[in-house]
Amino acid sequence: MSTIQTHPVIITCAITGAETTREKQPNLPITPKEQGIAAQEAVKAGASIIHLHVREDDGKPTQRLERFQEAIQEIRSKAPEAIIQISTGGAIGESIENRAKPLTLKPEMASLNLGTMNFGDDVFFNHPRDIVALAAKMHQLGVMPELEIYEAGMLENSLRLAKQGVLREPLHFQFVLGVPGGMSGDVRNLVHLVSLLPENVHWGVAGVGRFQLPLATHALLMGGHVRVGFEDNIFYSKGQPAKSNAQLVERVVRIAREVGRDVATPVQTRKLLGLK
Ligand code: KMH
Ligand code: ZN
Repeated sequence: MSTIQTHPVIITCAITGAETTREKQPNLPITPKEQGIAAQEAVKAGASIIHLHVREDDGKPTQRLERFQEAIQEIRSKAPEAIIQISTGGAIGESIENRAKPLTLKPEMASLNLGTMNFGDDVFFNHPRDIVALAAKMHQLGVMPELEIYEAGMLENSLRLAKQGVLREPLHFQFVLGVPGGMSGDVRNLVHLVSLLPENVHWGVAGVGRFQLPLATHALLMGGHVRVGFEDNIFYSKGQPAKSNAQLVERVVRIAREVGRDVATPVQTRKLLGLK
């Protein structure tokens, strides 16, 4: 583990998200069954982590426990090796109580958002008290947090929380770049964020929209990990919607191989991140 890594790339697929709609992306998986199939295809293509939001049948985002249970069951039956990372971010405006609910299912991983920010036309609230409480609950339940970083202040906030013992090593950062309100996906932002990291941490990048492909490619060259999927980007190329989440994973795998990075299997990902 170092900031310049030679180990295999961990590919996360964020298959659904809370904001993407069927109108914009007709192949968006919404029901647990569809999510099971999407996860299976993504894992077959090379993803080892599935970042999971759930929806009601009408597409409305929810943090309902039963819905997470159903989705997790479907994913486990179709892609048993997948590492499931539930979202504690949920949709904008969701209560912190509901956001914390799926942690009780003790997934291997969960997202942890490190600060409040403008998020498009909305505000994504993450009160310091709630961040600490979510982190404590994750540690108590043995869930590894993935630290979602949308701008440099949030990275510095995580390092402060790590010093205080609120966050424990090994730290795993996801730089989510390109949300209007956070840092854009300009590669200089990624380079800056990586330059602020201490030794012995893991990091990956999730580029939003048109930033997904260039940032994924840069991360591969910089030794980082990569997140793709319909939560962050619905297009394969300009104006051309992707056929599936797996299609986006397949492309990253091809680029990884071209630049000499192996792709981590779920077993290797568990070992790299120290998951039990
Ligand atoms: N839907 C966004 C407001 C996470 O999963 O933790 C927050 C989000 C982050 O998607
Ligand atoms: Zn998410």
